[in-house]
Amino acid sequence: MGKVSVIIYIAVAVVLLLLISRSNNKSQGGRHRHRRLKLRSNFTFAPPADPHHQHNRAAFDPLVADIERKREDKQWEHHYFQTHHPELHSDSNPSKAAQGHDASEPEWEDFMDAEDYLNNEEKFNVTYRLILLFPKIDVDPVDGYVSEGELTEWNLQQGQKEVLHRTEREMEAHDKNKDGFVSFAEYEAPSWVKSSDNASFGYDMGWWKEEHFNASDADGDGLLNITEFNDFLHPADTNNPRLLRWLCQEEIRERDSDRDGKVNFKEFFHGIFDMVRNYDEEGNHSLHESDDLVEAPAKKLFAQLDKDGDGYLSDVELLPIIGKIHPSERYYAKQQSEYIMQQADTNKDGRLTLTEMIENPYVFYSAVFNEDDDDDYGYHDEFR
Ligand SMILES: *[C@@H]1O[C@H](CO)[C@@H](O)[C@H](O)[C@H]1NC(C)=O
Ligand SMILES: *[C@@H]1O[C@H](CO)[C@@H](O)[C@H](O)[C@H]1NC(C)=O
Ligand SMILES: *[C@@H]1O[C@H](CO)[C@@H](O)[C@H](O)[C@H]1NC(C)=O
Ligand SMILES: *[C@@H]1O[C@H](CO)[C@@H](O)[C@H](O)[C@H]1NC(C)=O
Ligand SMILES: *[C@@H]1O[C@H](CO)[C@@H](O)[C@H](O)[C@H]1NC(C)=O
Ligand SMILES: *[C@@H]1O[C@H](CO)[C@@H](O)[C@H](O)[C@H]1NC(C)=O
Ligand SMILES: [Ca+2]
Ligand SMILES: [Ca+2]
Repeated sequence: MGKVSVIIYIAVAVVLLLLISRSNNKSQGGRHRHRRLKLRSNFTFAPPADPHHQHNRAAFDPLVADIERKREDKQWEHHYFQTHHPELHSDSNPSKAAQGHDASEPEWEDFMDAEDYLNNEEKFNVTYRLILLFPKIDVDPVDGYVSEGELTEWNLQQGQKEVLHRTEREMEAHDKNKDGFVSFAEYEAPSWVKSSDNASFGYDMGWWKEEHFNASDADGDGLLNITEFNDFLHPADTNNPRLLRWLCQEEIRERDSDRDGKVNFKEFFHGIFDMVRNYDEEGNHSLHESDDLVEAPAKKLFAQLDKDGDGYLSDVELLPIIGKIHPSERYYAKQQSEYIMQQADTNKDGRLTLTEMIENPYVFYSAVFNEDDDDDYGYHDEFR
């Protein structure tokens, strides 16, 4: 039931995206290949395809991230007041989230204004932005080149800022008495948790429950501060061992199809192993290998993990691979920088010069390709 609605949701989203890009396409004439910079985020309260493996990549350019954030905040507030305070008119609530920005920075009336701004070369000069950002990325060491490692650190910073911002917003909704902490009694589980209770077998069962809360409360004071609440929402990125252990327990609950409380080889092979393998062998999608070929390495890994040799994996035995089952922000940051290198490192020396970046600006900024030729048109969104 849950899975079906997820599939429908994805299908509807894809169709909408296609329609939006197509209508843009028609309105843009011209013989030449034309690209339009695009804002990516469109905030939605619909349950994500997979709430725990969901990932919203941050924009490369903090200025773009800021525009996207403001837009999301507006949509979020609108929805929040509609759901929680229907007695108020949502449009009478000015954005509380906007704080301390440059006076020179434009205020966005709406989303189209923001996109028009990005596509106005005189206002938003991509070359100039890259010149400005380059020295902020080229830091370790400062040598006039951006390495994959430097790029990963940069992406990670942007990603973490994004995640923390979302957590702050969630905190505002859940911290009813506004003391800056979330207590177990005070928070309300989001609707996707309630509706998935018992309906989708095993899945999501422990999220937003007391065990999850307790594991996130690192100092055990019964309250989650912003750091602890951020870990609560993003346990794969925590270094709180209790929360990581909880995440392993949750993984077992999810994979344990015969419900004996443990993960046997079959359950491991038909769920966990694929994720670990995809993590390790990025871009090596030999999906049609025969089962025998895959089973041997799976058996080997299982045996390595099964420390007490009882033929089952316990939560503690899953710990070494939990970071591969639930990829961290760093993983996505690295994936994104590998992609950028592959696209923008023109002379293939494994590092980017400012010139290489300026010559490939659309690798850094999401763009839609608008072309005359409908057949050749493509929706291009590197950061997903
Ligand atoms: C964003 O989503 C809303 C509905 O949630 C839709 O009305 C709007 O057209 C979308 N905007 C873009 C640019 O995708
Ligand atoms: C964009 O910035 C670069 C570098 O500062 C400059 O050379 C170029 O003329 C600018 N382009 C526009 C359209 O302003
Ligand atoms: C869900 O399952 C638990 C036990 O697994 C049970 O106590 C509870 O009543 C069930 N809830 C619903 C809505 O079926
Ligand atoms: C969570 O911790 C509180 C005390 O801080 C305790 O009373 C409660 O039983 C714990 N709940 C679970 C499910 O461990
Ligand atoms: C939140 O509490 C943890 C201890 O559980 C502490 O390490 C952290 O610094 C606190 N965060 C903030 C923002 O005060
Ligand atoms: C892809 O997988 C095959 C066998 O599984 C392995 O021999 C090969 O080295 C892998 N290639 C990469 C690029 O990881
Ligand atoms: Ca460098
Ligand atoms: Ca605490």
